Amino acid sequence: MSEMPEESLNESIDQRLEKITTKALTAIEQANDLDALEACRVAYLGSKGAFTQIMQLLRTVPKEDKPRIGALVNEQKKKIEDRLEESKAVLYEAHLSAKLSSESIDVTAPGRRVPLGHEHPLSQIRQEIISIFYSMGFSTVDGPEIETDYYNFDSLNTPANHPARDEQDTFYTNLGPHVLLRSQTSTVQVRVMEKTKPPIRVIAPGRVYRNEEVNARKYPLFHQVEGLLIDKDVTFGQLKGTLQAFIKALFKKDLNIRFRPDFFPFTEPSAELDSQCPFCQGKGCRTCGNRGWLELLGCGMVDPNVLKEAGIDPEIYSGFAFGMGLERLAMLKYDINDIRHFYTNDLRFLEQF
Ligand code: 2NL
Repeated sequence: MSEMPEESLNESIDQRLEKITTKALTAIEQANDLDALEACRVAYLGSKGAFTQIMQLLRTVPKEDKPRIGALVNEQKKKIEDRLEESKAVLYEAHLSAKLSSESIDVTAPGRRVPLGHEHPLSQIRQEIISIFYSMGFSTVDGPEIETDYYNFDSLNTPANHPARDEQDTFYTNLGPHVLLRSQTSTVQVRVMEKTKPPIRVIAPGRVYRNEEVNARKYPLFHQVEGLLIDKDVTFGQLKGTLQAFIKALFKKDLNIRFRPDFFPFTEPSAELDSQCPFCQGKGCRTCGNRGWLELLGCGMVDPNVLKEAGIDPEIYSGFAFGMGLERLAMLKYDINDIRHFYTNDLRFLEQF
């Protein structure tokens, strides 16, 4: 490097400072977004920036000139910093308004449709049945699915040699010789009878199990709603009236009903309830197989042996009971031709309800 007189070296630093400041201010003016502006800051004031490098020359300035040059450096640097600040405020404002307009919401646009889930058809019909009986004063009770043969059979007047108790029909467990999967929700009602003094008015919805080959009408698990009413002087006429009201509410039609004699170990007399087919008003159609009538449920007067076994005096109290399969009712009501549809969870099936 050639020797320069001190004056001219100082001149030169002054000039170079002025020049670099002018360049910096022009670059700041030309930066049209926040990124470009930041690039300017780094290019001039960053640790390796042009202005910073000039400041290094301060070391070579003679002592007596240092205050003046130092003040100049600070002044120029502040100029650049102030301009950066101003520009940043302006560009940030522009950035924000661009962002806001690109993200704006059209509050007049129609809403997007949210796909809604819905209840399984069995849950729907169960809830409907619970509501109908609730309106007639029945409360809903619940109990275990794993039961003993006492609650499932003995307490219900079903003796040890009864065919329903056979392993062919009932799922026994390896939890003990008397432990099984309940085949009816009467078990729950027996437990209610044991601990409640009549009057009793309950329904027991729930899952039940029977050891059966699967086909279009049979499945090893299904759902029942059973009902029980016990009071003084309960009659078969009251059973008829209650079920007539139930059928009318379920099908939302004033349908005729009829009772055919049947047999259950736990009721005497026992009957099967038919209703006039709600789809053809009894004229005959596909749903009722041209019979005009549908078999809907089983019922009867609670056998005195059942009352006695649960600790209720059959000389004072009498009662009626009924039981229905939800799959069967739902298949009739919604025209479903195969019970397996309830358990395969095919959305094409489920979305129809
Ligand atoms: C059917 C028939 C029925 C009952 C269930 C019952 C319960 C107690 C006492 C007496 Cl605690 N009876 N339940 C009575 C008659 C028929 O169910 O076909 N179910 C699917």
